[in-house]
Amino acid sequence: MENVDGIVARALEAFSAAQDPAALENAKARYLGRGGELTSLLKSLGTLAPEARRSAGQAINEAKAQLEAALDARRGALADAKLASRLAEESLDVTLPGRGRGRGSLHPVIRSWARVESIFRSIGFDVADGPEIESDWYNFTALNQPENHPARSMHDTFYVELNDAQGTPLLLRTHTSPMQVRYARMHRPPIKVIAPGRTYRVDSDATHSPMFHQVEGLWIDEDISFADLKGVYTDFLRRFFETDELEVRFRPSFFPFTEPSAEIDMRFDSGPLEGRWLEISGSGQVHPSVIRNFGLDPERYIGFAFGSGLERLTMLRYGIDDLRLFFDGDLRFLRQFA
Ligand code: 2NL
Repeated sequence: MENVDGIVARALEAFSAAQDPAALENAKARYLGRGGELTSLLKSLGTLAPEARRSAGQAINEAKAQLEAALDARRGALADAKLASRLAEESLDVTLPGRGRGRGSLHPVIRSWARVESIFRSIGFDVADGPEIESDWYNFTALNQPENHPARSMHDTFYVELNDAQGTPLLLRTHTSPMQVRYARMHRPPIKVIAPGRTYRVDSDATHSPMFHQVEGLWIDEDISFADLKGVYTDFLRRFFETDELEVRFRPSFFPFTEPSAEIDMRFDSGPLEGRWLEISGSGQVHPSVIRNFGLDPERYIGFAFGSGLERLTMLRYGIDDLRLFFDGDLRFLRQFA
């Protein structure tokens, strides 16, 4: 029967042309399915004479068996090919050398932090470390920043959706001064301490980051003056920048927690920044109300405080011109400090 051979030939061709299981099952339906070509042929046997019907039926059944076998073989081949390509894709050359984990290094701001600590320790300052989530009493009230002070607004300060046990609002500290207040309330004068650490303000642009690092310093005793501040801070800057060719000046300023207050400017007498006055720190004589909040008598105790940005110190030391480099995590930048 010509018809059967033709169908078998086309079916075999369609099976081997199928590139995935779905195409193969479609081809199977076209020939062996309920409305398929071979099935239709089988159904038409009734029109034949009994003798012809027997031999045609036999031929069709043999063809069917042949196609079923071809189908199984093709199914197996497609499954094998899929496995082989997956194995090739996921192949692993266990003889390659290891990639290693690389060696980490300190972030430049953290290097500055460590240098600042060691310089101040060497001239007798203690280093205090404390909570980044503070109560508004330690962060603002104790530092003479009253209830209505603009820095206390939600625009400037990150508040935490929790109050402390006494019901006072909690916030991310906006400076490290609250740690110095804690320290001063726990120690007797002379109080000589720095408080380096992370601080937070609602501020984000090319020159401000919502998280930044500060180091504050505090020296309280019976007779600590601006002369001591100038001596200590000038010595610090000369050691931090590793040059004695550096001048320091004070400019009048205002901070709620100091009176009088001053900006500290510095000027290199050599190097790429030679001759330009650069703002480097805020400072002042600690306000009598703040001394009282330390638990001390402001008639007896006096001293200075300063607050400097660690990012700023680091940028000047290494000649970095964009604050955002500190926070991008770009290894090309960070590796230069390894
Ligand atoms: C700034 C201002 C300053 C202080 C920080 C301070 C700390 C205590 C008491 C009094 Cl516990 N004062 N810190 C004083 C003056 C200025 O920093 O804008 N720095 C970048």
